[in-house]
Formats: sequence, C-alpha cells, structure tokens
Amino acid sequence: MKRFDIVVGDITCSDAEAIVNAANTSLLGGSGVDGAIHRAASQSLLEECRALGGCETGKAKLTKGYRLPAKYVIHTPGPIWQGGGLGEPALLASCYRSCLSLAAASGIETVDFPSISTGIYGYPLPQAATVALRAIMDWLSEHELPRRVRMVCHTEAVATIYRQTWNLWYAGEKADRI
Ligand code: AR6
Repeated sequence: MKRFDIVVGDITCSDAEAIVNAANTSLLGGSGVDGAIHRAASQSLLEECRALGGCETGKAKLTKGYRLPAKYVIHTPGPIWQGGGLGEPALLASCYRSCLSLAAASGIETVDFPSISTGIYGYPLPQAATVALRAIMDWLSEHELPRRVRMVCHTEAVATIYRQTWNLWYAGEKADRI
C-alpha cells in the first residue's frame, strides 16, 4: 500500500478508516465539506458533536462515522485566513498533526484529509498545500501509524496544486512524481 497519495473525490464516500472534517470551533456543522459529512453521517453525528463542547482551532476531536463508510470522523477547525501574519501557517500545520496524532493514538490505520481551510476559510491553496504536505510527510517519516494517508481533493484543479507541491518537495526522481 502506498503510504501517501493525492486523489480526487468526495470524502464522504471514502473507504478510509477515518476521514477528517474541516470543521469550525463549535463542531456543530456548517457548509462545505463539514455540511456534506454531517448530511451523510446522519443526525447522530451532530448529537455526539454537541456533547464534545467544541474544539480549538488547530486541535482535533474524534467521533464515530455513523452512516459514513468511514468508521471514524476526526474533526479539526482550521484557521481563517487573515493575511498570513496571525499564525495561520502554524495553526494549519497543527490541524494536520493533531489529526494524525489522534489517529495514531486510536490505532487508526488509514486517514483521508480534505484540503483544510482552503474553502470558506480562504487560505490560499498553494500555501496551504505546502503546509499540509510538510506536516503529513514529516509525521509519516517519524511514525508507523497511520499506515496510509491521502489528500482527497474535491476537484482536479485542487489536486493539481497538491500534486505539483508534492512533486516539488518530495519526489526525489521523475519516477516518484504523482
Ligand atoms: N469532499 C472533499 N472535499 C470537499 C468536499 C467533499 N465532499 N466538499 C468540499 N470540499 P470548506 P474550510 C473541499 O469550505 O475552508 C464550514 O462551514 C472544498 O472544495 O469545506 O476549512 C465549516 O463549518 C475545499 O477545497 O472548509 C467551517 O465554518 C475544502 O474541502 C468552514 O466551512 C475545504 O473547504 C471551514 O472552512
């Protein structure tokens, strides 16, 4: 199994053991990928989220996946882009690390991420891709779990940015490019 990949798709259909939700600090749902995950999972997800009492930006909390194919959802509120000078890169990196750390501590073997903060929260995609991939690849180089991590991009255009960024920093040779 390839340890890291970038794919195009709808994360609510993902076959990973856990999917990540680009949530807000209330954890009570919203639009974008958050809305799609809550709709697909059923009302039970909202009830479990209510009991969690929110989550700080850059941290992560785990719930069950209910009607989703994924067994678990890891909820993480990303930073709202405000120009980049208010700690957004560190907070975004912290989202990825917090999710991976929670997954590893829970024995989760496969995790799929959406592109956190790059929709409604307005984080510029190329910068977000650099932060996301560095956080994931650093984690994978130091830990055995999760065994597989994927970026699930909603569109080919988003996947292209992630692939270009990955190829720039992590493909040692042409043959390694994704
Ligand atoms: N599968 C994969 N990716 C998706 C899907 C999907 N089904 N739907 C959207 N995306 P966003 P944010 C992509 O706005 O910027 C919510 O209201 C989307 O194209 O969902 O972190 C929350 O409650 C984009 O590339 O999340 C928060 O209030 C990426 O997911 C706020 O939005 C993230 O876009 C969070 O904003």
